[in-house]
Amino acid sequence: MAKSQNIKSLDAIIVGAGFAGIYMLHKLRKLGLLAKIVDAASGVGGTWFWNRYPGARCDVESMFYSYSFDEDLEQEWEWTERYPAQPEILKYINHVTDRFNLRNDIELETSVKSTVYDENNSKWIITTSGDINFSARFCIMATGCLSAANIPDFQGLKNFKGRVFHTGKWPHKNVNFSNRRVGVIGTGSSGVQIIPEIAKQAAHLTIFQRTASYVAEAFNRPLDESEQAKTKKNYSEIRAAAKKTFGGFTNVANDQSAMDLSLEACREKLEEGWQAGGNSLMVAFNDIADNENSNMRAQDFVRDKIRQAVPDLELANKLSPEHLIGCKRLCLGTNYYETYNRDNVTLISLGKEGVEGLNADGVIVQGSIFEIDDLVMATGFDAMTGALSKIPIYGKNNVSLNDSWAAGPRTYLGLMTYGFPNLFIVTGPGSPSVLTNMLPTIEQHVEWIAECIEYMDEHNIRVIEPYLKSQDDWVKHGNEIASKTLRYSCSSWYLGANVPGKPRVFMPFIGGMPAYREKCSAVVAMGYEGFKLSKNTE
Ligand code: N01
Repeated sequence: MAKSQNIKSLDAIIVGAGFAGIYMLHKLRKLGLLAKIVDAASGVGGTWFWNRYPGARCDVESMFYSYSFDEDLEQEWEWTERYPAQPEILKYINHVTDRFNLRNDIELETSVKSTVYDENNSKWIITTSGDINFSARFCIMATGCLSAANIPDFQGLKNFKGRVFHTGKWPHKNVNFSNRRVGVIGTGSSGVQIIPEIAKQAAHLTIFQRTASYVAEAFNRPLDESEQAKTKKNYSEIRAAAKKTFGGFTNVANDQSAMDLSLEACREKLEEGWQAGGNSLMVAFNDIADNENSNMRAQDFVRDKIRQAVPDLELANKLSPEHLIGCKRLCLGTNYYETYNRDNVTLISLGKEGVEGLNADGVIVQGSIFEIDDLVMATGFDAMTGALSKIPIYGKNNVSLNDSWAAGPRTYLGLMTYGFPNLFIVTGPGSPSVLTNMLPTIEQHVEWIAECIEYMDEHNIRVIEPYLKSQDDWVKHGNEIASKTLRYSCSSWYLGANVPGKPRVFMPFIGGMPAYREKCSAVVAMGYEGFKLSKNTE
């Protein structure tokens, strides 16, 4: 517990200086609240601060991976590429931080040691690694969905004598791979981006692949002024239309089943989707994600693309995924499959057993040692709950969030959880979050939370907490929808399947953005239906 002399009293504390935390601080300031952000990093940016590995880039188009809350900001910022690279995103979030003069309320290099609810005073006590601890009526967790690195417990890892990196915790200096033998474990979105970059530099690159990925060509390119001007002219209309789509993306699904066309006509449409770049392939039809037969047509189409990119049939087969497409998040790449044609690149298929371990010299797979100088783990994240579970959070009756969520996360709307009054989560489990374009999704949550706090103050309400029943009903509803989808059937991080021992629960809400937004608005319209609101006098 914090020492009382060091406690600074605030209206709200925000944990995390990523896109969610930065906008939350801005909104609360506008309400006249005393709020601060704390973040362990030495700069703002959240995931984009840490994921600075070579090739790191967002798979949502830059013009829409940006805030919409301020028209001037929207109009003045110039993006340089269709898909923004990490340095440009970091520059953007720094620009926003300065433009709205937020920096003096951000405590960097300060990690949260514990967050404890003081029931008598209805306040959260936040103990930090810094000199100051905080007490605040509201605690807002803007800790991100993909921010806690998943570092597998490889046997013998500590004996490995070379350099070890994780893509999600990349060093802040240039890492030179020239003349080095490098091993990469992991072929998800991060691996797909870093592999072609390391291959260009390293003496030799060995990739250890447990599951092959579907990788759509990004077709990244520079953005010219006229294209930007055209989008900027219609920004609000385009963004409004995107909010009506399942994932809040700008490309609207073709309203047709892949099974309605002949195979030849279907493949023509898939080719159009492929050439449009990014996730356009997935929306070439309206049922690739839902109908097994349509999905199979899209799978076959990508497997053919792999065979075209990689002439060595055995190698192409090893790179060809067998699972449903879109079940794990579709990766976006640039020359990913072609990279395997290089003489300095070797692919090792691990099979289900995975990596046996490491010794001083390298990676051991089925008894063979693959000697390397550097190991890069592109092994992903303890998604959606990892960042929260690392902070000891104690709510009512001193119950910890980890205990409450021992069988999987439970929230009402992904925004709050029973037993943890006045603690909000931005894009928490139980909200659409990672299944959508994160920027509009973050904005919707931040605005909902700010509006809720404003309502509470206007109505003399001290505390908000979801009823257990509303939370149970929401979790049940989410599970019912998820269990009928194809995505439920594969071992993805959406289900926590990538982290040994993590409960298998489909964490994001998969009912789509429009239905979710409607529900959130209806809850507000009904006077925060499903939440217990307690007055100051109670
Ligand atoms: O992580 P992942 P990621 N032994 O979990 C393998 C976002 N993102 O960092 O599939 C051997 O997808 C694992 O194998 P398997 C995006 O939402 C976005 O790549 O579990 N291998 C897999 O191949 C994305 O979905 C962008 O069998 C092990 C890989 O490591 C999310 O972040 C860029 C292993 C992990 O893939 C996560 O992506 C980057 C083990 N013990 C990230 N453990 C863009 O915007 C794990 N693996 C483009």
